[in-house]
Amino acid sequence: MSLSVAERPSAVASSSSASPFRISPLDAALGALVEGFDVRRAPTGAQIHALKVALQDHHILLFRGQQPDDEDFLQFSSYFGTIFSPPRNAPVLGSDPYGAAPDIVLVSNVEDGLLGNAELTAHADHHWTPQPSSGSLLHALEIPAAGGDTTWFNLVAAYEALDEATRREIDGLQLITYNPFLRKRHPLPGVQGVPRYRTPDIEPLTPWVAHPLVRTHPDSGKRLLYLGEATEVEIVGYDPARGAALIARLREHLLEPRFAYTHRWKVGDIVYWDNQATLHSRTAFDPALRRRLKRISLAGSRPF
Ligand SMILES: O=C(O)CCC(=O)C(=O)O
Ligand SMILES: [Fe+2]
Repeated sequence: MSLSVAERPSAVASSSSASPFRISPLDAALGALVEGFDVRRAPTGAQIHALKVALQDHHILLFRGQQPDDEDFLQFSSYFGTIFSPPRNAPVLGSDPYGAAPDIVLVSNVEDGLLGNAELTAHADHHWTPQPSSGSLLHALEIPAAGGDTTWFNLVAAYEALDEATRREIDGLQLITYNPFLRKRHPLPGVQGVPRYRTPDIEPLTPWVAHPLVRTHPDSGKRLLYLGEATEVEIVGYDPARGAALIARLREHLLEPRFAYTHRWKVGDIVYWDNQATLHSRTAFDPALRRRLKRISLAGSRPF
């Protein structure tokens, strides 16, 4: 028997109310898919708690087919914490000249967006601030036919896969991650490009802050390698050449595909990731194509 148009259940109804709430791990080194959940609707307490537990276990959560407006997006995000606000003297993506950043950052290569169409190296958002954000959420509004994929890296798995001797060497180390937004405002005179490692003859940019190179996750208690791919760093108290060699080795390790999940975006996707357990990078895309997402970052705490 065929149904008439009027009798046929609509796709929206079946995805938002008929399909059950379900969280299933992705077939990858990290990530879980959340189904039967509409971020515009009031969730149950059990659902929000299940999402928090799943974030600890899987580090990133993927929601498909979401259509929140800005207020819905802020309301949903605030179940997981306060919206991130940088210190006035530490510029971050979207900071204005007075140091304030918007609650919702437009990550877009068109209109008033930020980050253009270039490749982005793997990083944890706001790593270079005293209290880096706990997590970020991106909502996809327009996506190019090719390129602009985002890859997340599991820093817990990367730490656990290190050999015993390396773990012993790095366990108590402190790492300064220099703020790349400061370097953009104050390029080094006479130096081509951005140095990969500060040498004794180059003054560090301030303010800077040191965090543990091996971080304990504040919720799960898991140990993880808290290091980005390309940001300028310095191991406190280490000879620069020895430090640079160690950092290069650790970076090569953590970027191995076995720790990664690459996301091919669809319009309506929301990805919520844990900045305290992952890095993310992005591939470049054709500047003639439009890519537009909105991002909310959540406040974090001092790493330990
Ligand atoms: O454009 C992307 O896929 C990621 C951009 C990014 O690093 C971010 O929004 O934090
Ligand atoms: Fe980012």
